[in-house]
Amino acid sequence: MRDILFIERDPYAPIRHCYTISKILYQGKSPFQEIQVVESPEFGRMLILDGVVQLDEKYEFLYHEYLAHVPLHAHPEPKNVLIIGGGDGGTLREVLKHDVVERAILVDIDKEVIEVSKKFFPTLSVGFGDSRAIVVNEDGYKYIQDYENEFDVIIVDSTDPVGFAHVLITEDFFRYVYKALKNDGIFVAQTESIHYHLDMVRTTQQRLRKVFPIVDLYTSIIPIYAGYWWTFSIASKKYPVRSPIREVKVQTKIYDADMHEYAFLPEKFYDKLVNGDYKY
Ligand code: AG3
Repeated sequence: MRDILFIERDPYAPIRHCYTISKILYQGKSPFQEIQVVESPEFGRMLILDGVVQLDEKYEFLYHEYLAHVPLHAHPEPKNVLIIGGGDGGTLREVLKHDVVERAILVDIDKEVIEVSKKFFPTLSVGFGDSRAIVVNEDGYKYIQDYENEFDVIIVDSTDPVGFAHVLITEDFFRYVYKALKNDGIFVAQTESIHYHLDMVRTTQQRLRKVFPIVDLYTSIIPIYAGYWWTFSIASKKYPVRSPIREVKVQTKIYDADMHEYAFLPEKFYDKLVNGDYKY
């Protein structure tokens, strides 16, 4: 069998990844984006949106476990969780591992991503069948504006903040998030890599600091995302976030109480990064 080479079109990174794939399982175009599913001998199935790899079956846990479990363990009782984006279901799956979660609303603008995930990524889309899950196909930026004092945790699991996702890192959006959270709520968003996207990480952190009293950054190394040293920006109205405040009972591959703490950068370097003193 001949290999097919897939070259990722990541408009947001200074290098190109080239994958050896064995099969193209799906190609389609939704009203919002181009959707592809390919099979790689090394990474398993991969979901590609507008030419950018969103996840692979082998390493997706390095992203979804961190995105969901850090904010959820920093909150004493996250009953009501909102996920913006995340149509593949990976974040929803992790959120629903918490028995304390009573309701998880997933708002993804593109219902075709959800359909594709249900068909090709059964290990990610498991949560869609859970009675606590509610799916809304709307623009998350607009959806959130209708809520006040509603959610315990809000998670943004978006594509790169270019195109329709770019509004999800604006100060306006963060103000809507603040309003939609309860008075002890926590917000988290995936915010790209430290080295290839430093300006964006810095700007996002600075904007969050204008809105929330507690803002921090934690990271995970993700082998398939260009830049690799991936960041998650977290903001909290009340609780400190650097350590879990509930016992970790969820079954995971990498996340636990020690990895929660290890994910945060030492304060001194974190400040240097956000203040713009980290130069290279
Ligand atoms: N969402 C974030 C993917 C970022 C990928 N960016 C990149 N490779 N340049 C992933 C969605 C998984 N639920």
